[in-house]
Amino acid sequence: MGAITRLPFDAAITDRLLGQGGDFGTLEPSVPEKIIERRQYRTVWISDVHLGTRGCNAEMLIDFLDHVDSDTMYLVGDIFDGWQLKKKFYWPATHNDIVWRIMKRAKRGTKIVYIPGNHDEMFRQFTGLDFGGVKIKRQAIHTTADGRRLLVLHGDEFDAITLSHRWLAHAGDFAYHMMMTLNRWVNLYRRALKLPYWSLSKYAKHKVKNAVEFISNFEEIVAHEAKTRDVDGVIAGHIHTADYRHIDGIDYYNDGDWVEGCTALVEHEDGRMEILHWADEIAARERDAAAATTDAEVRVTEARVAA
Ligand SMILES: [Mn+2]
Repeated sequence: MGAITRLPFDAAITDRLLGQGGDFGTLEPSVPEKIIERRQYRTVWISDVHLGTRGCNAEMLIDFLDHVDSDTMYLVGDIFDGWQLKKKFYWPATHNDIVWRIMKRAKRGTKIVYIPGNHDEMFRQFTGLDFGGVKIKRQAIHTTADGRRLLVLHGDEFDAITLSHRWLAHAGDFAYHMMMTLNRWVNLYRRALKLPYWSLSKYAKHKVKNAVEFISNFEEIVAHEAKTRDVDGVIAGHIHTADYRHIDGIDYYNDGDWVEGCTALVEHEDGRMEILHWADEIAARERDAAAATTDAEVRVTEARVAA
C-alpha cells in the first residue's frame, strides 16, 4: 500500500521545496547575508551543488555568493539532488539560505538561467517557465563579451556514450558517495587541526587512471557535440571536474562542483574566462587579513618605540 499512496517523487519534492511559503524571498536566511562590496563579473557559472545531501558544501557556497556578483548567472544543473531527497528528505537551513540568496539576486536584477541536470531532472518539466526571475531552460547559448558563442548544458546527455552500462553508473554513484563521506570526515578532522580544506576526490581523480580516462573521454565527446552545433565552445558540469581545454577548435569549460572541488567558472568584463577555486580564495583572503593584522601590530609597536 505504501508504494501506491506515496506521491510521485517529482510532485512530492517540488511541492516541499517550492511550497515553503511559496516564496523564499520572504524568509530570512539563517546565515545573515554579508553586505560588503562584491567582486563583479560579467557572468558566473556554478553547478553540481547537490542541495539536499550532506556532501553539499553549503557554507563555502554561501561565502562565494556573499563575495561575488554578476550580470548573468547560470545554474548548470544538479543544484538540487532529487535522487537523495527521494531517499531521505535532508534539508538544513543553510540549503534554504542558498536558494534565498539566488532568489534575492534575481530580484536585484541578475539574469539567472537554471539548466536542470540529471539529479534535479524534476525541474526539467518547467522548461520555458520563469520562477521569480529564474528562467528554466534545457540548454542555452551564451555570447561572451569577445563575441564567442558558447553552448551551456549540464552534460548528462552524454552518459549513454560515456557509460556503456547502467549498472556501471550506479556502481560509480555508490563509490562516489563512499568517497564523499570519507572526504567530509577527512575535512572535519583537518578543520579541527586548523588545516585548510583538501579535496580527496580531486587527489584521487589525478591518481586513478580510469577516472582520468573517463574525464578526458567526457570532455572530448562534449567538445565534439559542440562542434556539430556550430558554436565556438561549450560549458558543462556533471563530472565534478573543473577544467578548460581547447579541443579540436572548441573551447571546453567545466565549472566543477560544490561537493568537493568548490569551483565556479567566471567571465570577466572583457570576455576572459577563469575558474575560481573558492577554498584557495578563502585561504588567500585569510592570509591577507592575517598580514594586515601583523602590519597593524608592527605599526603599533613602531609607534610605541618612537614614543
Ligand atoms: Mn549530473
